[in-house]
Amino acid sequence: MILTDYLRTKEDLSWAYAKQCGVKHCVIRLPEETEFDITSETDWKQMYQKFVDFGLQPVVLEPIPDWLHTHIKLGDAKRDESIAKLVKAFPIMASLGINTICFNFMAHIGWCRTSHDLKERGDGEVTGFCISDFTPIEAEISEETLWQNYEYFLRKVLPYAEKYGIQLALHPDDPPIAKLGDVSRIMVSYANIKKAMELVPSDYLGITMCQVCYYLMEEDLEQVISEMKEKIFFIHFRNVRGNRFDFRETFHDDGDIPMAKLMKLYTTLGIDAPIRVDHVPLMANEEANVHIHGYSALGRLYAIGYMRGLLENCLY
Ligand SMILES: [Mn+2]
Repeated sequence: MILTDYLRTKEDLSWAYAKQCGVKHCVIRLPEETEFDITSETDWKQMYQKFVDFGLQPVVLEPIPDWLHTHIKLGDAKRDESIAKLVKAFPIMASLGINTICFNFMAHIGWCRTSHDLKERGDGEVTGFCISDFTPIEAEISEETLWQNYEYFLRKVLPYAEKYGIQLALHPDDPPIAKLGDVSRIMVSYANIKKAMELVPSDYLGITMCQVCYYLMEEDLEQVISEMKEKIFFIHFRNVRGNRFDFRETFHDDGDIPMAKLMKLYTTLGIDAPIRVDHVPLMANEEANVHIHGYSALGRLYAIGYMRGLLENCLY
């Protein structure tokens, strides 16, 4: 298993924290369009070198930047040029050893919460979702269109992924609810994820095992992990309490998901993918940043330490 942390490309404290926690690899989140040209070898190399000089090796790109991916998901007039830009990055990424892309196929609405300050253990603040608090947005897309756009994307992109050895790791919808207002969502069940894998089969198409999403789908996590072991390219190590219509995030050691058991399962099955902790509680005296709920520093230190402990335990 490759322990990673999720970092922005502009150096901040989280880089140092990750390194101090013994993390050697990272998942990168690219800046917006104006700051970073995804087709530019120079931009990639500069970004890459900053991480490497710091002592962190980038291995995963997450997500496909919205300014490209939105057009691909919606299948609008800019879809083809967006796909062309994306695949232009593949040989550059491959040359740098960034061989995995975590992507999702949620259109209009990304990961969605209705609360950001629910009190968890010791008053740590977490995000949550309750369908009765959800306010629909003025947008619409059908299941059928989403499947068509998804298939179109795969047919265009997979030949390049195969050529350059880039693994595409599909992230399920969060929350996995089939319809939010008039916005349909398709990656909401294991059956649909399997369909998504089989539509255009490829060794370079797999999944991000985002534990919480599969749990909220009411799937048997151990069964999914065992059956999909060849397809698990990336893992989001996260916990939660509740169901898809009403849930809250928790400290990593304190939700419904048996984290130690799953870690043992991954390693027993020989899964050797990058893994990162996901959303963490905001802890006492920490300032909330409305732009990055779930990504505060202190909770992260705790979560990374917890994950390292579980990983180490799997060695014995
Ligand atoms: Mn996730």
